[in-house]
Amino acid sequence: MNAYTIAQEAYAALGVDTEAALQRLAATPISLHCWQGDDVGGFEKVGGELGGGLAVTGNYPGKARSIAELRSDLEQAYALIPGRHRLNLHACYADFSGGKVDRDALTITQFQSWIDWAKAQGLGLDFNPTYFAHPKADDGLTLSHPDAGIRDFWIEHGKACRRISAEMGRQLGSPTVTNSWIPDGAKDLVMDRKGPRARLEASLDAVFAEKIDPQFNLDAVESKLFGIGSESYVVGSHEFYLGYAIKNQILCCLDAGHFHPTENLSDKISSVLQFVPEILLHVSRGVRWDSDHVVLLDDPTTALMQELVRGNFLGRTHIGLDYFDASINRVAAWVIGTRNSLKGLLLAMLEPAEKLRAVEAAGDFTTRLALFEECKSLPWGLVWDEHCRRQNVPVGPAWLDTLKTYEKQVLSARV
Ligand code: RNT
Ligand code: ZN
Repeated sequence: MNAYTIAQEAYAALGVDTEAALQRLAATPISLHCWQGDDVGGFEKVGGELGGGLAVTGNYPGKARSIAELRSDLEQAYALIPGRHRLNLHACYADFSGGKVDRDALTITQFQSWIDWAKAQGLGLDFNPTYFAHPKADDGLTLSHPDAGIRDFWIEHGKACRRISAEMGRQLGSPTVTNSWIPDGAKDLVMDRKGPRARLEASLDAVFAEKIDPQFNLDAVESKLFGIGSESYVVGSHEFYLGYAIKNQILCCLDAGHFHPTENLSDKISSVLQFVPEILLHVSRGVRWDSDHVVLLDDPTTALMQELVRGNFLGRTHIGLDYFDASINRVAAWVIGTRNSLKGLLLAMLEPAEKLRAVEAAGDFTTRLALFEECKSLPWGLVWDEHCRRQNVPVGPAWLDTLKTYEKQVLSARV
């Protein structure tokens, strides 16, 4: 009997069909964030500052310095991750080989090479306007800026990005999720908390005014608790965007690092999805603050994936990653975080859900707790290995050998 068959039988004894779980897992895409590959640098070369209160630490050698290098690194990462996935691009990763334009004038021209590459790789694309790392964002305000000229510039950027997204979605046959995150906020106490929020709502209304077919583009808005330089006030808070998303029936983006440290996304999903059609996740790991560490297979991530599966929410959830670590091999960071997210999903898909529901309904909380705990030591790792085998990617830590070779042959040549 092979290892997978042993696992299959152990799960079958609890009424769990591992084959169904593997099919479901293979059909669940994760959107890899392009910005892990080059420390949120992008290829515009407008100046040195990342800004926006974002911070990447570490100086591991070999970061991607061009679009070609980033694509090569991504191809290596996807080759080590089981399943078909997506790429989440930021507008600052525009391809300017045909000439440079400012952010308010971006069109599909600067992204056609990304679409062509994505098509060849069998990837879907997601997109983000870049409201930071730009001279017009230097004072930390964009869509809520008191100066109408600056607001208009960013509104035009937002509109341009939605049109680009729609074209990506059309060409690739799968809707692009366009996520708007802005850095707007204040370091110290403000007198007026209301004004910037009123301006942000009006700016968003202008950005989203053009109706776009949801089969091509889906809009999401992302809140934040605080950032570097916006410690005392964030215009786009959770309550603000939750309200905006509900009012306009667009997607609410939940980033795992954007809440108080003892809050978890897992408890937010069923509340938010009660009132918005779909959600976007930025699966991340905050350590003491919104530090964007590589995703682990930890309790918060497992609980998040369980909630998506238990609530049957996968069809209304777009799973994306959001972290940036420059202290380890950046390609490995993609592989580790994505594999962990998928492992969390698999664990959730292997739960004896029917049994758990039945005992809960019967008020047998002893059995519920006992089963939750026993599930942790069921042979799920063998089912994961089988998934990797079927998807033709390395089983267990074997992917690391491929990655070390890539580091030696490709990354270390970048000086
Ligand atoms: C910032 C947000 C946002 C960014 C990316 C680069 O706090 O999490 O999602 O990380 O847009
Ligand atoms: Zn995020």
